[in-house]
Amino acid sequence: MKLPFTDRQGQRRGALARAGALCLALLLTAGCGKTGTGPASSAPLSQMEKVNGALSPAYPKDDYRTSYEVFVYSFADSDGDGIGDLKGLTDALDYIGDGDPKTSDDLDCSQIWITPVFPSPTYHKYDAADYMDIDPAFGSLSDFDSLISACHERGIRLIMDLAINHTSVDHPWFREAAAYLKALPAGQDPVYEACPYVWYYNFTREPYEGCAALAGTDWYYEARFWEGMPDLNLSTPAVKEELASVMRFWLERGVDGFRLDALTSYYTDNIDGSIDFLTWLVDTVKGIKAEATLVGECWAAQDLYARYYDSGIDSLFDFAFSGADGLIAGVVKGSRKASAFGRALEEEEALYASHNPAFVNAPFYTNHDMARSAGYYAYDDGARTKLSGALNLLMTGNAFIYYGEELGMKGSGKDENKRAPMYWVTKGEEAAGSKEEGIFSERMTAGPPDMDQVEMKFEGFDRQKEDPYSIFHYYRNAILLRNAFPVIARGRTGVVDEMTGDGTCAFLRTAEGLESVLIVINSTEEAQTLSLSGEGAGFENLSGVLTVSEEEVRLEDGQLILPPFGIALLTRKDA
Ligand SMILES: [Ca+2]
Ligand SMILES: [Ca+2]
Ligand SMILES: [Ca+2]
Repeated sequence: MKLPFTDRQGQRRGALARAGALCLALLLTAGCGKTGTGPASSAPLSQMEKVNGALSPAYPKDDYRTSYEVFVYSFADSDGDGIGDLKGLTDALDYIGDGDPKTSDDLDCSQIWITPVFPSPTYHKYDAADYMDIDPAFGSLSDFDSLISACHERGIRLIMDLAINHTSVDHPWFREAAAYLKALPAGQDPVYEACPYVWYYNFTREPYEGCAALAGTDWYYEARFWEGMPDLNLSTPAVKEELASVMRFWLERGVDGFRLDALTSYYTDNIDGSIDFLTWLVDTVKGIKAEATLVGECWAAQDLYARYYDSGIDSLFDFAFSGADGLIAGVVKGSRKASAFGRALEEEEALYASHNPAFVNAPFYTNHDMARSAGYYAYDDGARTKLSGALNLLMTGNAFIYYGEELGMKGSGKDENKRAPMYWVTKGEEAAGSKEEGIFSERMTAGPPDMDQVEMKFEGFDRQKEDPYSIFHYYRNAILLRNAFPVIARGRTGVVDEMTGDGTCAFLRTAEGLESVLIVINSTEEAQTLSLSGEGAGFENLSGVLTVSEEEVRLEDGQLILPPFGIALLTRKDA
């Protein structure tokens, strides 16, 4: 007996008690006799576990990682004040990646991006009041040192968010400058020696678009985002010296690199100026720590952000594929053909390489500024949410996951809603789990002030962990494939025309010295049958699968049968 995934989810969301629902899920396929905690022991093996479970994943040591974005305020609380903190994150590392490829209750990510942790008046902390300390709500420098050590023990790199286009109005640099200008007699010009901090910002008596008035004076200052975030003057040598000291401070503390905020705003409407400054920044960081990695946020059209690779930066976020209107969502919704995915990969790999042959793409699907994926697909039972995650994770480079997407969390509208509490424990199940398992309701954060009540569509980690067909285990398997087949992240894409069309996309991923793989994707809700043909001929080993339900991928006599939204990874028979 087999019910569709939708029916089972519907029943599980109903009034059934947790134990009864779990037992029902088991009965549907095999009976209710087994006990245990992980899906491998408590439920019949899914095809993903049977096929992918036989692989030998290894952690990457190079730049081609799988990264996890942690919005610190909302991730994990250690002291019961409802605010996520560094100790809470450290305690939760075994969820992000425990350094053991054999365990199945964690994601096995190999890099973490933490949103800003500097002292700041806001909950998001993208406006620093001090670049060389930790906000007390998040912990201390000592907590930060512990976090770095714990990451490195697990083979995880930690990169910090560096928002240096602007500071907070509470930064002493801005306070000094403002106090000086307020005390200056009207009409008199400031003197550098008297207060160099005036030159740290873009003060002017002739305001232009993007300026705010400095109260009590005839001065204005550039503040592109809002009046509480004055833009730094990145041309001032003293500012560059300050920023170099900041980066050195954290790199010497053990940080593995930076995520750079708001590249296009370094010099608004001056692309060359922004790229020049970025070039200085890349050279400065590499001069301090050659192996440090940098990933830039250049929220712009693809041909424009590609140009920022001229700076020599390692990685740029691949915005073209992200968000509700991006290529991934388009393919999953069916508004774009499956073939567009493979074509776009081929094209962008050539485009980025033309600007920096050593580029490491930074694909991502959502982030803290975007509506979450679960809201993109009306009436989705989880299948489309899963497939979209796989498309992100099957891209080359260093793929980023925004926390909670691996659980299908919801959140849209105002920014606070996109940063809802990490869904450790299913609502109404506060007693579930244990500290030993890493699942306990005290870890849950309260979420940002002014957040609306965000109702989740799928269950929390405590429940998804137990369900081999959950979004969590699907994401975990997609990452497992990245770790087991190094060519996925490091190779180049070649579309197999004979197997690619409106609803299917097949491509080879190849790199010198690495085993090639053929990846075949069904982006539709119908099963698809394909002949292994063209350059796909000879890839007759079914080595990995990503399946959204109990329906399995089959390979029979050179015919590949993909279930709805199914993905197959094939290797050469003679390899
Ligand atoms: Ca806390
Ligand atoms: Ca693990
Ligand atoms: Ca600026």
